[in-house]
Amino acid sequence: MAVLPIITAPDPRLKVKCEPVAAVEKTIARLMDDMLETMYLAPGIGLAAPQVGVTKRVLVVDVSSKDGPREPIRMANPETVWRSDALTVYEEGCLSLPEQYAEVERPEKIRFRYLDEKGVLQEREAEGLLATCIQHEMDHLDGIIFVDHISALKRRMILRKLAKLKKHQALAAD
Ligand code: GNR
Ligand code: NI
Repeated sequence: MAVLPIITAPDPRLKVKCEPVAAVEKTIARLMDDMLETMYLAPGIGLAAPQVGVTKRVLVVDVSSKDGPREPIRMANPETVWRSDALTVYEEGCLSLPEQYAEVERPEKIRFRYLDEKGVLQEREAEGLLATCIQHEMDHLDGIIFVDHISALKRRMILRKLAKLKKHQALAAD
């Protein structure tokens, strides 16, 4: 397993529509494991392949509590097959927009399909934080980040704060 560098905004690689995986081969299963290791270290509750520079439709999530056992989910070619009319709001963050947060409204429940790490088609339902996280990750596969769901004013504020943070970090590292 390996920890991969995470790309931060603004970066054109975060705006790409990712390609479906032809088959879940060993290289894809290994990518999923590397993404999980990267996500746990960060720490985060989800990670999409474009965040580590791979423009493929692959994502991982784990919203289990810190004390309990890990509950990783590895997905290739995920698709939403149903969304609830009911919406919910979460304060979202993103490893590609470090230290930035905003409330985002999304469907409260979803039904989704994906190929697991063995290439087996799975269909599941999710709600609450898991549903929000999966939708956030699926967005990444279409080049969408959470600030694309908020007002232009809030988006500009967050991107400006992030640019400032990155500048200070670059100076401190010098
Ligand atoms: O770690 C993460 N936390 C989070 C919190 C609320 C909604 C979505 C997320 S996903 C984020 C990790 C990440 O950037 N995944 O792409
Ligand atoms: Ni993210």
